[in-house]
Amino acid sequence: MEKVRNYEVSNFESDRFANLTCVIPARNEQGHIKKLIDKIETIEQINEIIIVEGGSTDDTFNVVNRIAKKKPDKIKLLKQLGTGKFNAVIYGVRVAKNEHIIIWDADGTVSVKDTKKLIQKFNSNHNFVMGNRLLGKIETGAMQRANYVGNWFFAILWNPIIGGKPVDVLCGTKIFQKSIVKNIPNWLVRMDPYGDFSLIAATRAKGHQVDSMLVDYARRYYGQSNIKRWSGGLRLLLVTTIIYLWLGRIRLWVRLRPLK
Ligand SMILES: Nc1nc2c(ncn2[C@@H]2O[C@H](COP(=O)(O)OP(=O)(O)OP(=O)(O)O)[C@@H](O)[C@H]2O)c(=O)[nH]1
Ligand SMILES: [Mg+2]
Repeated sequence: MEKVRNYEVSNFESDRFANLTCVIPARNEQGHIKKLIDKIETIEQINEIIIVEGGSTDDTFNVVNRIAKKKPDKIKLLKQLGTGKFNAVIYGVRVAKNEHIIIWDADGTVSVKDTKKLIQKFNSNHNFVMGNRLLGKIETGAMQRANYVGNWFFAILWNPIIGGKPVDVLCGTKIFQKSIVKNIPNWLVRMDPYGDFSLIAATRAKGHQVDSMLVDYARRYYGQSNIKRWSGGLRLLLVTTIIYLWLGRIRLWVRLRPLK
């Protein structure tokens, strides 16, 4: 009887509706951002949208400013203090009012339909869910061949940390608990250019599962990639090596729950 009751309680709790803060890092996304915000506003579960702009040479900041002024309770605009995508993401996460965060790239290359599926998955365990573009439909021109190979390479490299089959670790769409950000040391925040690896590592260090779901990947129709493919790739390799050492240390000395 006790067992049945426990099951029912945990099942009920896990289906809880979690309010989400959507953090959007944006650099030179003037041509995407309004349309994206309009779409995100259709998702009831997202009750806060934080756009963190930095480094733009186009009018992204002013475009967002005009939108945010009309709905100050829901839409916030931040000017990034440092540089790089992860720096922007961390700033937005720290300001977020909710305990649950979704990162959504400003170029809208992952659809609302697929993102809603990720949110639904997140509602079932409140741990960590990310998009997996590698087995989804990739629109012609959306991912350069070298990026595709690189994304598979990192999927395999990160498989021992995540478990299961290799999945795309670099998809921008990630949903997670705000509290994991506290587990990311400052040196890692400075080193990791995009933040995907730090967020996954911090989640695994806590002993939480990292889930993924297939998403389709569309090409951007405005501007250019803000990511430096070759130097960024090398940096990601360095960050991966350091995270392996860091997680190894955690397992040996801090005695956190073993990585699944
Ligand atoms: N605030 C801020 N946002 C950034 C910075 N670099 C990238 N971003 C944003 O981070 C997200 C991912 O960058 P993208 O340029 O789309 O990189 P990508 O997805 O690898 O490249 P594409 O396939 O061409 O879209 C986008 O929303 C960018 O606007 C930055 O330095 N500051
Ligand atoms: Mg992109």
